[in-house]
Order: sequence, then C-alpha cells, then structure tokens
Amino acid sequence: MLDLNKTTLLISAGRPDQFPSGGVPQIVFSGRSNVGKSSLINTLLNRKSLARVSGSPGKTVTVNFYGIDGKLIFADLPGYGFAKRSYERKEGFSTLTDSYLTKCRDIALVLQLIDVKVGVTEDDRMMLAWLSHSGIPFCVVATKADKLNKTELTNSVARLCSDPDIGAAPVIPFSSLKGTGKDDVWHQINKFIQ
Ligand SMILES: Nc1nc2c(ncn2[C@@H]2O[C@H](COP(=O)(O)OP(=O)(O)OP(=O)(O)O)[C@@H](O)[C@H]2O)c(=O)[nH]1
Ligand SMILES: [Mg+2]
Repeated sequence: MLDLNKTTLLISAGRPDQFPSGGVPQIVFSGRSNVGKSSLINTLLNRKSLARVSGSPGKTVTVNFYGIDGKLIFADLPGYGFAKRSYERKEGFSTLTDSYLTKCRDIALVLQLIDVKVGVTEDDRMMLAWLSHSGIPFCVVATKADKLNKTELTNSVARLCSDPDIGAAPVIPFSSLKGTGKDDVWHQINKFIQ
C-alpha cells in the first residue's frame, strides 16, 4: 500500500541531469498546456495545491517530479502546443521533454491527457504516434468531463476509443472538479507498477 500522506516535490528539473533515476517506477503526465495535468496529480494525491495549477497556460517549463512514499514517482511534463512556445513544435516537443522520454528507464506508464471537449489535437497526434512507436504503455485520460452532459460525454469518449492514433489504449473519463474517474486512473497506475 502507498502512503499518500508521504508525498513531496522531489525536484523541478530544468535540465536532464536533474532527472531522478534509480529504479523507482515513474508515471508520466503528458498533454497540451492547460489540459489538466497538475489538477489530475492533485486529485490523485488528495492534495489541493501540491502541483501548481496554472492561471496562465504554458507556464510549466520544467519536469516536476513528485515522490510518493519512496515507491512511486509522478512526472508532470511541460504542456505542449501553447502558441507562445510554438517554435518548439517544429522540432517536436521541448528538448527537455524529449530527453526525458527517450532516456528515462523507469517509465512504467504514460497518462496521456486529452481534453474531452476539445478532442484530439495535432500536437496530441504527434505525441500519440510517438508513444505507439516507443512501446511505452499509455492510457488516455479524457479530462474536464464535467464540461459535457451525459450524452455529449458518451459520444466524445466513444470518438476517442475509435481514434486510430489511440488504438487499443484504455480511455478514462475524468474530472478533477468532481473527482470522477479518480479510482479508474489509480486502477490503471496500479496495474503497471506491480
Ligand atoms: N472544469 C474543469 N476545469 C479543470 C479541470 N481540471 C483542470 N481544470 C482547469 O484547467 C486549467 C488548467 O489546469 P492545470 O491542471 O493547471 O493544467 P496543466 O495541464 O497542468 O497546465 P500546464 O501546466 O500549463 O501545462 C485550470 O484553470 C484548472 O482549474 C476539470 O476537471 N474540470
Ligand atoms: Mg501544470
């Protein structure tokens, strides 16, 4: 069992040599800027403001690592696809993200966040294609589910499930506002850290 009370910010890494290594499984939170990565982390860990929820999108330019009970690490990636940093898109994602994803040997699972109202963006497709190619297991977390009514949500989730770039990956509807989907996300995480 994980003691969620023993959660700390390990490091806000701005350079690859600051990335934690050492065999503790890492769960990666990936998605465009403002999609709800930090909010998902706070919800999963029962915290109000452990991970900083951004007022202005695109602020996070570090990879923030949270240690949980010495047994698990959450890695909060910088959001991609924000206009102000669009120059990065030409060369793929930020060099920091790139170096993390390609060099970290401890990644157990990537949670790929997609705004359920916005759907899959071009940047998401680039990330999904990279994930499929990498062989790293990933799940899609469909964020901000509270913004849609029941029918809209069912339709949006069905669209995600049949998206060729998502393939057979699980799709979990989630709302940090209401807490819905929290147990399902934990269930997926637990499957990959045994
Ligand atoms: N309605 C609703 N709003 C949400 C939800 N989750 C996050 N938000 C809002 O979306 C905005 C961005 O949330 P963050 O968690 O900071 O998103 P992020 O992906 O970490 O953003 P960056 O760090 O900039 O990449 C904030 O204003 C949140 O309050 C949700 O489930 N429902
Ligand atoms: Mg964030």
